Amino acid sequence: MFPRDFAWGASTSAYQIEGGWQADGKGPSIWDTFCHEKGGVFGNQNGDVACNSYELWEKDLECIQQLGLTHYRLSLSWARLLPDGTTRNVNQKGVQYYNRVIDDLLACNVSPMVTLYHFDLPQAIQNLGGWKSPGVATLFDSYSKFCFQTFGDRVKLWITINEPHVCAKLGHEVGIHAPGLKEKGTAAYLVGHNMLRAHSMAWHSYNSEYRATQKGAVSLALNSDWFEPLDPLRHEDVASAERDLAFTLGWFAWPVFVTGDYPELMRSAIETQSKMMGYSGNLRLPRFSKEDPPILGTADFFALNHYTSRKVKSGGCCRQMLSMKRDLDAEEVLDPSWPISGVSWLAVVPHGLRKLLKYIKDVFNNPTIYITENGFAQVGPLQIEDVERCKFYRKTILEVVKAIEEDGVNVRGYFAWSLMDNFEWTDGFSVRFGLFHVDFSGAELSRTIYRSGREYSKIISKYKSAQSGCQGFLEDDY
Ligand code: PNW
Repeated sequence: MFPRDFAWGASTSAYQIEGGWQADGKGPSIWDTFCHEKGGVFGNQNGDVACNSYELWEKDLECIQQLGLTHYRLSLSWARLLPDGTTRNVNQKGVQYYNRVIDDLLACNVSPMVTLYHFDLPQAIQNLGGWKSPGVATLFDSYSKFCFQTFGDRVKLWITINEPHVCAKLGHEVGIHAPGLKEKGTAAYLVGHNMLRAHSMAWHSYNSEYRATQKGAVSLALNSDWFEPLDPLRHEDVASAERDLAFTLGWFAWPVFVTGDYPELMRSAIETQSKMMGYSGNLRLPRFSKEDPPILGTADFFALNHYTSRKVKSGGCCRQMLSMKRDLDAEEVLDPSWPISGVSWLAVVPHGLRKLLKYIKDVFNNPTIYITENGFAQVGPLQIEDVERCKFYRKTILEVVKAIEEDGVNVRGYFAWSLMDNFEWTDGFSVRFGLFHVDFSGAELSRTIYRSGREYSKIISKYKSAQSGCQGFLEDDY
């Protein structure tokens, strides 16, 4: 059974839905730049208009109400609030927009969960070196304080940074996300480090200046697949799967939840490769400085974004000089029995989520967990009757029930990705994650509920009536 006050949500992010990229004084972000420099995104698409939530917020609110969500996770566009990234210039129109969104949600009895940073750094800060530059942490801290000050009377659930792993790796190592850097084996570790420093400074600011009056909770959203050894009897495969978990989830969770430092497994793997390659530059994986506020304990809950699973075997490394792939020295493969959703990376493995939740309970000191993203993609011809996605949600939510009931994991909320179809980064609009379809070919950008949206709302309403004592929950369905 789900605990009382379980959060039933859906998530979105600013760049993926808002549009209005230049509206009312918004400054450009690195995703504006990345998309406008042609070549990086499917069909040269961009988020200039996207779902136009900047103008069509009321339509989104209708969708939220139709689903019966108790929570809605959105992100703020830093460059909409602070066009040059600093608190020297505040864009009041941006403040008004988010005030309205937050007030409308509360008026409808929906709690906002607000992400401060979801991939869209102000271009002005990128011009100063972006996440590679240590000074970004202080700028992020000022931006965070501005947001706590402005919205924290009403927002009680905060995520500082969404998926530092994806920002670091796809943005600075692989180069398929903004800012498109391909500085293999070095930049991603530095970026991850500055993201952790930024997160920690913001958490400490909240803790010392806002917590007593605002009484909210702050964390960062970490993405991880579930990794397990291809052959559980092969020592090398077992070690490779452990390394993969350390390089993905451990990279950020170990410092915040366990030791205040990176996993030893990760540090030693990187140092071994540095030696083998004769690398004589700086320490690639930085050390936490005593001058920064401590990183350990800077999360009030565990926010998990989870989509899929991988089997892992040893080796598979490239000839490249330095790279994260070489440091990791593990090869990820798909189990042929796992169905693939619309995108090639998303194998459907509902039980992987249960295993990952148990792993988080055991390794990261039994935290309160919010699943802040989980979802299923559709590509190709539009299917409003998306039966496969319905099955995905039902099976996955059942695994969450098992994690709670049988494994004693403290899961406090589940957020589907996404409320509606939106700009799916490198894949543009070709990949649809929504519970609502958005017609991007029509000027009205009309929203239509998918069958999976109806399914999800049914699950939520059953939960609500079970809470009020009317009937059992889920038994008849599962
Ligand atoms: C997450 N990958 O990002 C993000 O938080 C969302 O903005 C995004 O829309 C969602 O997952 C679905 O992709 C990811 O390439 C982006 O493996 C890329 C990957 C994974 C997650």
